[in-house]
Amino acid sequence: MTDPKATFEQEGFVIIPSLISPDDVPRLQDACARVIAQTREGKWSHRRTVGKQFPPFNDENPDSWGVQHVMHPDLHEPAFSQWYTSTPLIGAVETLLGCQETELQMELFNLLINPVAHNFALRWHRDDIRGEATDAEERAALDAWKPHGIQWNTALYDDSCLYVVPGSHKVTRTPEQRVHSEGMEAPNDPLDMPGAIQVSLKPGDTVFYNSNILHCAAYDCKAPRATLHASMGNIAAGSVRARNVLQHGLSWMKTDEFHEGLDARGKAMLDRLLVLYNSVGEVGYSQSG
Ligand SMILES: O=C(O)CCC(=O)C(=O)O
Ligand SMILES: [Fe+2]
Repeated sequence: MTDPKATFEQEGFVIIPSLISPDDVPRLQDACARVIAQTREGKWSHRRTVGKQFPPFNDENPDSWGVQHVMHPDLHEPAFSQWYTSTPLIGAVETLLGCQETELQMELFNLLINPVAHNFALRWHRDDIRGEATDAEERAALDAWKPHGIQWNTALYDDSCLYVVPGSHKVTRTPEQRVHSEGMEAPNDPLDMPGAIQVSLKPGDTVFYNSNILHCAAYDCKAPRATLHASMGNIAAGSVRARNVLQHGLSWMKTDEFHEGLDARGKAMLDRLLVLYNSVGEVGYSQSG
């Protein structure tokens, strides 16, 4: 049997089935349907809009490919934080990061959805390294990576939107891979990228991935998508990661209302994030994501 941690480390991603119990799939699907409806009606402004890959998003084109902050108390959907702090999910993160639950901090929890009026695609990218980075800059950034954070997509419906280049989280791009990832253009065909594969998830499947893996995504407005998209960190990452999570529009995570709505495990994870965040004082912001 393959070892998920070894696969995650070698390939930069690993697919793990069944981190949502079959009973919880409909509960999460229903919660998603409600927040997606609010987003499409323009009632939830924390969203990722078609035409923009990174923030700031704007309202010029309100068709959306993402809903931000699904644990926000104003959405009144406890199913999201209950799942974020659930035992199977926490266990998988502990295994893949090689850490204990007592080291985990709460981070982001968003939702990836199909736009309804436009197909849209994200260009090939690494989340935290610019496409224009030189080979030396890319090498330095890749070498600096530590197992202090992880992100994942958990599909609630069939999802084949994501493409990755396995193993690319450790190596700089070849000249041909650069051609496909330096500009701002989304690909006509993601599989033109040398080494690329399409990631197909069934409902309940989770792909965990290293934020440095080369990846892109293509969204078909006719194919329903509701994919939970979240991250967790190890407190060993320190205040910089905590600040990156909390510095932009996440003041709601510091409210008593949010804290009170969490279970004991969720409160502890949030408290760890806030302790680190508060420990840095007014040092100034790191770069935005
Ligand atoms: O839609 C996806 O699965 C990937 C999203 C992504 O790469 C991003 O938001 O940076
Ligand atoms: Fe990304």
